[in-house]
Amino acid sequence: MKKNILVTGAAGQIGTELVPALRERYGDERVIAAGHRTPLPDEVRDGGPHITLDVANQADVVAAIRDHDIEVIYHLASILSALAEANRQNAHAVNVNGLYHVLEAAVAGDVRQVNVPSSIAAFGPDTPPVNTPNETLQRPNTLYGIAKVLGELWGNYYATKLGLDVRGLRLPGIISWKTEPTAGTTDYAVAIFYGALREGRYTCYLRPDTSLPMMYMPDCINAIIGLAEADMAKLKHHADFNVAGVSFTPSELTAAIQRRMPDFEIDYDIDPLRQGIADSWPDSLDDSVARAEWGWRPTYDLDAMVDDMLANLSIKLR
Ligand code: VAH
Repeated sequence: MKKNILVTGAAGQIGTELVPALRERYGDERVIAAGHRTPLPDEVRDGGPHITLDVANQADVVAAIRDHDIEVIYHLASILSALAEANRQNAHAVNVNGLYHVLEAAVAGDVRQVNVPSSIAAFGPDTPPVNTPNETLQRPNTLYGIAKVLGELWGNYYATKLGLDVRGLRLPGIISWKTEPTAGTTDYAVAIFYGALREGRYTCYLRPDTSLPMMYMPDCINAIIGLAEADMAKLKHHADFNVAGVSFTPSELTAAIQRRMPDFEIDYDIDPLRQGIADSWPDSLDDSVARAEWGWRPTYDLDAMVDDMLANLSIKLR
């Protein structure tokens, strides 16, 4: 009886927090944390079984599923938006080949369910940007976004044609305090808190009026697990659910921080690459489909997120 859970990308921003959450829910020994180049955080490495797994290597993926009795996969391994633009070969190997290897090995290895996040990056510059609907034009102009659309289409295909239970969320920019900001486009909304607490100031690479859909990590973890545990009979969608947390601009986030830290200062040095990526993404999402099909509800608004980030990060940075 297969019973274990494999989390790829377990050293990433989401993986670092999803692994402990799954271990608490299902038991430490049932959750295998798989990392590759980035070392696993102590809590993930020391909290239960862990392996090194290069998802770009098909044999590695097949062996991991076979050797660890895998029933469910959370496939988080990914090269994020800005980094993917800088290294097309690695982005293709991980974001395209890696997902294909996981889906094919899951079918061959009798895995019951594969959870693979999509992203707001699956939308593009001609997608309606405000309250972007679940079904709309998807012509992303980033390699990361193109791979996400492919992932959604593959996920729906493997679910409807091959009977593999594939589920996925179009995640907004995720904000958390446990891992340092990475190479994404939305990571200004994490780095700003480090700047506020370390130097009292931050230089932002996006324009002050750039609105983006964001989500606090506790809501992200609840969304991923909530969809994975949802009653299949009630789902009409599979790998492409919009989920929204809270949308804001750098200037709105700055004002919320200044309400708590009046001396905090911000200035702007626009990064054309990441501004161009951000401008191609929605301002806000309509997540009524996720709410209707599996009861999605976010809990953190902007003020609750800022309070929790400052409280936890000030302890971490002591
Ligand atoms: C990025 N944080 O900026 C990631 C995420 C929707 C944003 O995909 O690339």
